[in-house]
Amino acid sequence: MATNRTFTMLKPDSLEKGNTGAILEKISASGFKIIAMKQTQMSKRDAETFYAIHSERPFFGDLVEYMTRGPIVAAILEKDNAVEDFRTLIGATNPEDAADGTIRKLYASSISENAVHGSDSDDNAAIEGSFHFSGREIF
Ligand code: 3AN
Repeated sequence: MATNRTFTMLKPDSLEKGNTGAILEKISASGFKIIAMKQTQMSKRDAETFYAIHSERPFFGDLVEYMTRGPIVAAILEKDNAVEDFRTLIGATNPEDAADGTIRKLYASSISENAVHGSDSDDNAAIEGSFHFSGREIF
């Protein structure tokens, strides 16, 4: 059964372009409750750990460089069917393939700089949320 939490990051390009407020507004307006949130910057080691599943992919070095080049906003979101509904809200990994009105269609510039992260399973939502937040930062 699906749990009601997912994890997101507004990636460095979103903050660089000043899109933080607009993206958070869209997330809230879509029915997600923010139960934890912080602005932070990932270290190289953080990004290598977070994206370890992609370590053999050709874009891994660029991905780590991108995700560490500036601050991000990390958040845990709550809603019924959170993981699937949030993936729908953000759209396809490649913004060229993302549906109209999705966050990536609106705010992402390319497949490698695609504005937001959304967990792809309930298990990963829990792992990724715990990576960034302790229990006392979740409300
Ligand atoms: P998603 O973020 O849609 O779950 P993943 O998990 O496959 O996509 O990829 C994680 C991140 O790695 C993406 N958000 C993107 O920044 C980068 N990435 C994925 N696929 C590519 C690719 N083919 N070329 C460059 N970067 C990629």
